[in-house]
Amino acid sequence: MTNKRGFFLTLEGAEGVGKSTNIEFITQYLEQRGIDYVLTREPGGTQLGEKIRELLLAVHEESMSELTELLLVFAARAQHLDKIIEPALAAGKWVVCDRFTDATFAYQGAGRGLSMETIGELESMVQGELRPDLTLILDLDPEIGMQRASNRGELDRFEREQMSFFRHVRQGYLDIAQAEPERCTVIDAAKSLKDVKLDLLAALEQGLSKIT
Ligand code: Z5A
Repeated sequence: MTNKRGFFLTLEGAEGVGKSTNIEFITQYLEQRGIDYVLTREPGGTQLGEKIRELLLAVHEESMSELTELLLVFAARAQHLDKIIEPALAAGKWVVCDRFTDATFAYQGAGRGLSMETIGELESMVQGELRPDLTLILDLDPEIGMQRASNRGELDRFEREQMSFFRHVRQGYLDIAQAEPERCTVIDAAKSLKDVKLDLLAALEQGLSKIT
């Protein structure tokens, strides 16, 4: 155990922007520097959270109300914070999280049109003061993102949405980045993988320089 709180890094972006592809690069970077980390994701990250994730992604006969979707996302997050994120940060580890609450503002807020104020209230209720220290947002034209994602097989409940939904989600992320430039770095995910990695590296170096 260490007295120093860990570092909370989140990776965000709409469909097919390359989060899964690039997260391994991020964890390799941390390993090379001997940084102890926990890799996790949302929705999910815990046994119960992964069950909620299945509920959220599966296509059901009965349609899911937008409010149900919002509350499920935050239910999974409450469990995730309690079992994984808070303990890891308290132990001085880095937490590398594939999506977090920015995804809720982007998908349920900008995408579904739910009240940003309500989402903010749930954020405060579930997280208290906790926010990511650094958020890397992979940005890509949703047409290209969906093309990339569609090569992976059957589409989940979100991937079946209209292109206009993903345009709103993308804009939602860009709005967050504009409102919080200290925390968020936007990375152009249309570039080649090699160049995306170079940009990620620069953002990570900058993030690290703030805490060392
Ligand atoms: N959701 C929500 O609504 N509200 C919330 O609060 C939260 C989540 C937390 C599950 O997330 C869903 O939950 C998500 C939003 C919702 N919507 N959906 N679906 P997810 O993160 O598991 O789902 P995802 O967006 O589909 O992420 P993914 O599967 O991890 O995809 P990705 O990471 O963005 O893409 P990838 O698999 O790394 O890459 C896709 C393909 O592109 C692959 O073949 C790569 O080789 C290729 N690729 C990647 N980068 C490049 C570059 N630079 N050039 C060319 N090709 C590339």
